[in-house]
Amino acid sequence: MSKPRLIYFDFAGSRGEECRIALHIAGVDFDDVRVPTAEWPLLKPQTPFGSLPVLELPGKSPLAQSNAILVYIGRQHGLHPRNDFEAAQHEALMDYVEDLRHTVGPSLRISDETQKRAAREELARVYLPTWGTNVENQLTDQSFVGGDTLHVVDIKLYMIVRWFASGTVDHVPPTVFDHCPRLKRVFREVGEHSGVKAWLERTAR
Ligand SMILES: N[C@@H](CCC(=O)N[C@@H](CS)C(=O)NCC(=O)O)C(=O)O
Repeated sequence: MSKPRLIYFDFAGSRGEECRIALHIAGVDFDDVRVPTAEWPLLKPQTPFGSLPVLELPGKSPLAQSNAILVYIGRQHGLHPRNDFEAAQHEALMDYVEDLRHTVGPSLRISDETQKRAAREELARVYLPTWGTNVENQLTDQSFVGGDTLHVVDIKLYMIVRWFASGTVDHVPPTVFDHCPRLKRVFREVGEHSGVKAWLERTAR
């Protein structure tokens, strides 16, 4: 292996896409390895924790867990605070995004339509608005979490807001975070960032 490999599924969302965006913004020349779903059962036991994304770096063992990958990229390339306390604050928000994914995840696997609707409507009624408010209370009126500079935490927040704003989570209104103007500003600013736009244009199909 001569250059870093970011291994994820073949879709432009969630934990893998946020790592790809971070690598792109960092200017890292990496192999964007997209695992076909049919090949996943074979690969799964070979990954550190049975999940993707995984970042492979020349001469190092595979690194899993999206937040660990993002923080590593961020530290190497000036996309994570150097100040330890500020870094911990960013990591807390990143972990809170993972809390959300783990809370919403089970509702994605419900096949009964009535049960799915009930679970999603309940998330949209209580958990998601509260999640948004809690994040909102951690943000300022500046463009990004850390002021006027984009960090990996901003990419993580962007990806989660984009998922809901896309309207693809049935029974959850795309306006679910509309009561969070600071969070929505971060979302907008990341979407307008030249590096993010360049990645999205490059990978658009
Ligand atoms: N905490 C892990 C969660 C990883 C995870 O659940 N990844 C999903 C894709 S977003 C996955 O690999 N799903 C397939 C499976 O678990 O078999 C992280 O942040 O990377």
